[in-house]
Amino acid sequence: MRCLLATVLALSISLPVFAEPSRPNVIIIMADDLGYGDISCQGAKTYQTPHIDRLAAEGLRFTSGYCTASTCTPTRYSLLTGSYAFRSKGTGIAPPSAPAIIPPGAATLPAMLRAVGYETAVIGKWHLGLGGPEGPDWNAEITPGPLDIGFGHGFLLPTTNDRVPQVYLQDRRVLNLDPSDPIRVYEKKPSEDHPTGMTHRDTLKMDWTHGHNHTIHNGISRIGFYTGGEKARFRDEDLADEWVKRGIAWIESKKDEPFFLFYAAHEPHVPRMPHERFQGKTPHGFRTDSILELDWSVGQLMAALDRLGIAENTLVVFCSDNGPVMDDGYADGALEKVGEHRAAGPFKGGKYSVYEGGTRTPFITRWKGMIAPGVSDEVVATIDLYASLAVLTAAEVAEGAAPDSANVFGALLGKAGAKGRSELVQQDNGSSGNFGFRSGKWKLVRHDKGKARNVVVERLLENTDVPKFQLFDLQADPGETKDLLEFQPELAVKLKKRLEEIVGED
Ligand code: NG6
Ligand code: CA
Repeated sequence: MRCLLATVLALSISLPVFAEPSRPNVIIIMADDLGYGDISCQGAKTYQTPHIDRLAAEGLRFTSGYCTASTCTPTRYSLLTGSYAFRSKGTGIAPPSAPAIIPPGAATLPAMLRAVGYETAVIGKWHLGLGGPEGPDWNAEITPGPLDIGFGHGFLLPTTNDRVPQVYLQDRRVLNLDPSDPIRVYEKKPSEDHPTGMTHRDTLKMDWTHGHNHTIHNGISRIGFYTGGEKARFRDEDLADEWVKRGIAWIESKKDEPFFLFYAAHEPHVPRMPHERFQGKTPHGFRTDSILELDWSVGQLMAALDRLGIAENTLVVFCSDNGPVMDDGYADGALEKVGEHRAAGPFKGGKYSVYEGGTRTPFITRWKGMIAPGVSDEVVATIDLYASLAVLTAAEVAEGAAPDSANVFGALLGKAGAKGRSELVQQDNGSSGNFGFRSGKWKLVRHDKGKARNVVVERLLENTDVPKFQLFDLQADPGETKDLLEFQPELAVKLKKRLEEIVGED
């Protein structure tokens, strides 16, 4: 089987389908707000991420691996649809109770894999909206949701953990919900005496710094208001343990089928509240303590593959949904304790930014026996998994689906001579008009309103005045420090035009 597969892979780059389709398992592990420099195989020195490092040592580590947006919802939207999020309205950061963003029956990565016989699941953070136009009814069957766009199973945190409610969605229902204690989510304070991060600030176990001052759960105030569902609520400290347990159980139950697991970890997104066993274990506070928790989770999942004897038949992709941020709304000390740690590695900007730090993030592929360990400088992005996994599994990309997904399958496997993308558009959130456009070694940066956010990650989130256009040579200047726009006017015009073409403004 391996031998046949190797032959088939060697031939497959130019062939639309395999003669004898292979069906390796696929696990995408997506971290949340993890920066390029947050792992010890990419520069972190003050703490270690041995399990992620091992994945890199056994696989291929990409120095130009990207997500397509510097916030969560648009990156996840692009991963699942293969379409740049800026093409669709309503794909910016989803609020609590947002309706489902990807319509039922849409062509998606999981639906494509399901159609060729894969068992599919998403475990972890969703943040792509749930329910019809009115949003989810938390006390009934919640539909549409992941099960309507190709996932056979879901075990989910509905949005992000700084948004209400703190409950698990198992397939279409809130887990452990007592019907006599319904969950109600509100946009406004539901009653005068409803305790919030404003009125009961002195009771909080972690204070807020901006936003995040509505309903309190587990001593942490959140974005949005809710009441009820007491028995269904989880403790923040237990999220990773629960997801790892559920993830492993699901893998075990599907070990004899080809399976696709989208494991969407929450670390190190706010509120950073890792399990007690990780607290205080790094010099930079809960942000990096929670990276230890993420690393532990990766180790557990990988150990399960080894134990089940399926590591050689499983392609693992490790990535992040956007770059790092220090203070994202809670006083967890990330900014004050950052010291010499550079979460974005050598890059400028982070979360919310279209500089490299916003989207150039950890990206590792491992497939024991099939990927030769090493480091690749090819440009690959999370949006490309759609078209690339189609090649891997001999699945068909539906007509018109995944318009922005590039087949970089050969590059993901480190095949000799296989190329990554030649160009990539980076966005921040929603329709700001800010874009990064990488074309080969060149990077055009566009800030329509002349304001850039989170340019220096190790400072408070702020807006910085910048020229509308900037041009950088990423090869000579990966940190985007020398604007070459005035020295390369013709190139700048060409890149601006090409960007407009891709974005659809021409
Ligand atoms: C912002 C939140 C931030 C985080 C982000 C989404 C405030 C002030 N800031 O609006 O804390 O939740 O949205 O992060 O509320 S993401 O990684 O899911 O995109
Ligand atoms: Ca994120």
